[in-house]
Amino acid sequence: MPYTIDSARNIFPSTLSADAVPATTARFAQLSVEDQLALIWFAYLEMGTNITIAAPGAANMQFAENTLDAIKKMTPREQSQVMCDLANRADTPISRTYAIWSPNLKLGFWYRLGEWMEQGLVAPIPEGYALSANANAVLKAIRELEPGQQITVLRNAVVDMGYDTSKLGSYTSVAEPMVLPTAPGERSQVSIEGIDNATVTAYMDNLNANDFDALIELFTDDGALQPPFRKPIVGRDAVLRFFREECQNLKLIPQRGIAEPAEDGYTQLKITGKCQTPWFGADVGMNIAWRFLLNEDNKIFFVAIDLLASPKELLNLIR
Ligand code: ECH
Ligand code: GLY
Ligand code: GLY
Repeated sequence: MPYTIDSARNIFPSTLSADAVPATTARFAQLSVEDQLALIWFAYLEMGTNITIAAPGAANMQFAENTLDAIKKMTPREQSQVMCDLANRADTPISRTYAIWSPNLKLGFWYRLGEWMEQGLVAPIPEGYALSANANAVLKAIRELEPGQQITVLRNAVVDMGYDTSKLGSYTSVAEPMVLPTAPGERSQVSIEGIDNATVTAYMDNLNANDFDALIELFTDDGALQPPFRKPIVGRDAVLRFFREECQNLKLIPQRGIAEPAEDGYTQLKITGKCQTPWFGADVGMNIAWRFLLNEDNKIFFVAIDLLASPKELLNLIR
């Protein structure tokens, strides 16, 4: 029987992903919005003592400036209300604007609000705010995660805020401008222990070079990509849009892998290694697995990216 996206998702089933991330995200979502905002504030401050976050570039923030300016001009009470509305996913103009922003635009927006809160330009989390017992337990759970898992929980919280896009009808998302692909002579080339596959190395090298037009050529027309903790994104158009909107300036550092024949002349490969986001650079190396299913023409029919449960999983290359 030929592969479907659903059956492809089960290749290398012994791969252990970081279940603590969706579990913690679900517990977080149960908290009151006041607790949610205060908890993120505390978690963000604590994390900042160990890792440094890069300021978003001005050009990247241009589509959020009007909203940020409007918030800056509000009374402290109104400012707190906007933040609660976002966390509540309320139906307000700002919540609707926010909802269609790319993840990096949402993160940059909160980065700026966080700076302004520290500087006293925007209503802070009340000093001495007492978290509920549940919120304290979630904060403790976050503290016990690896840094790569901590920033994923924070990112999820930010991405999930704003009005529910499924209630919006058709819309066009708003993302930061595209960077140019790295010039041919300046590109890095990965080498992966145990792997000698032109498609996989080209995948890594093109993604690292922000060359999304070349990258998408590696996929079949009906190919799919499954980001960590998400459903597969199916079809070249949708995958290309995802690359452009969510994958600029990532650094993939694959380390080792295995390749083996699968059914119908397909090949399955599992690669493990690290991935860095432009927000934290080398300060946070996320432990990642890539599970590829290539067709007989060596095109990508499916690739899943998993955030691994622990560094030990980097060595799990069995089927
Ligand atoms: C304050 C208090 C009030 C409420 C809020 C606040 C601000 C919070 C802020 C948080 C900032 C958080 C950030 C998190 C960034 C996380 C980034 C991550 C990136 C992971 C990327 C991966 C990529 C994997 C992939 C690979 C592929 O091969 C294909 C593509 C792809 C404090 C004011 C809210 C400011 C900046 C986790 C894993 C490898 C799938 C993308
Ligand atoms: N500072 C990271 C970014 O704007 O993507
Ligand atoms: N998923 C890309 C990033 O947040 O950096």
